[in-house]
Amino acid sequence: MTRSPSSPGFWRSPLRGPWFTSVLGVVLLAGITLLFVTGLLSYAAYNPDLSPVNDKTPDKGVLGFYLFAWPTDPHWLYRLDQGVHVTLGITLIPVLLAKLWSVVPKLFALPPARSLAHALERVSLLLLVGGGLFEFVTGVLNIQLDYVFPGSFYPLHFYGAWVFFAAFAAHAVLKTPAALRNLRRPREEEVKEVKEVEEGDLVSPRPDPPTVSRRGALWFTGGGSLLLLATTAGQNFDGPLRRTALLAPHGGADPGSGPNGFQINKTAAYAGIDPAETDDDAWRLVVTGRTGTVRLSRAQLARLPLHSAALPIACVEGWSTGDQWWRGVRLRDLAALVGHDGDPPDVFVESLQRHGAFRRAALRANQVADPRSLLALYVNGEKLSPDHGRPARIIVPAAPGVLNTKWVARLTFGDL
Ligand SMILES: Nc1nc2c(c(=O)[nH]1)N[C@H]1C(S)=C(S)[C@@H](COP(=O)(O)O)O[C@H]1N2
Ligand SMILES: [Mo]
Repeated sequence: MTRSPSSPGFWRSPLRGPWFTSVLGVVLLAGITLLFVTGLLSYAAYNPDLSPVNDKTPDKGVLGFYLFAWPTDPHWLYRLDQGVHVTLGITLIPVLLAKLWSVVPKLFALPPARSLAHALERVSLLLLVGGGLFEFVTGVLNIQLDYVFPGSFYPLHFYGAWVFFAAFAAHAVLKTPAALRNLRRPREEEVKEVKEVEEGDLVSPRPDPPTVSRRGALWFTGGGSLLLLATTAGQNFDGPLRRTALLAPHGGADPGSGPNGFQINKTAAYAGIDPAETDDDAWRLVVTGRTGTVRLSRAQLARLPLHSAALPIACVEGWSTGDQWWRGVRLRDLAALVGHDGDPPDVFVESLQRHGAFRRAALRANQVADPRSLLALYVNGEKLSPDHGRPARIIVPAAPGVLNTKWVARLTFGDL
């Protein structure tokens, strides 16, 4: 006799049942809510509504209703937000998989729909499962690989998040009361009730003998999560801790030691920066604003008032550095050079790089105005290395790494 996944006796694990599913469900209720909030904040941090250069997501207007001017305080805001988002997302993978495993008989149940309400519920479950897998897969691809998914990560992950979370919220409203009840119910009652009431789609009617207890299975899931946490979280810290991040994406370029010896995203070679262009004699910074354009050599820049700020680099991919000591010219001083005294406007930053998504970025007026926002020439007391953006890079407090443009060539104040 061949049995299909939709026949009642096909799924035999004695672990399945409302209690096991409910424990995982309650963990995901808290975890995915936090993922959604930190994800939306992370998106806001890009200033996506400022310029199409920062983000081209069409019609984010409706779903971007919540966007706001991303603050510059506290200076570790993006580091914390994105660190939590990525680390938590990775840590929840075993819980998500266990939850899907625990309800898999329901996904195959026949008939597909017993009533209109049941049909709607199953469609919402498809959005929930599909949306959840989509968000986790695109997220992991974006941090582990040079993103390979067709289409740009930002709009896909952003739209996907809204679809997923809408289905998730509906599911949570419907299921949380029962889930909380299930957590308090002893196992015997669960089995008995299922036999009597024939709510048997989670509990197997003919279970195999147990090889592990339900608590054991939970420990196994939690252990998987802890293992992922322990091999990921280190990417947010400096020193020996970073080496514990075995699963962190960037074996990439070795930053070496010394003042410039911290994580490198794209190297100068990868970005196609010709060393001759960054040479002190050849390079000029072009600054444009209300009163026109000025061109500055590196030596002229270095004679302007220089200021220091201790700020981290925090990448959307989830890694971050501790505070580095940057030294350079304040962005608001550069704005003042071209006629924006007092109240600086937004700025459009362009680098020497000719191709690639992050070769330019727009910063909001509040970021330009912050005295810690610099066009940095030095880091940790030394000239910027080629890979960290020589001769000059942007550094802004609390901003995502993508806004910290390296190899800067041109700043345009106002009129974005
Ligand atoms: N011109 C240019 N600037 C850039 C990028 C880039 O690809 N090109 N990458 C950005 C990203 S995504 C990050 S996280 C930071 C990393 O800075 P670091 O390599 O000095 O650590 O640089 C940013 N500045
Ligand atoms: Mo980044």
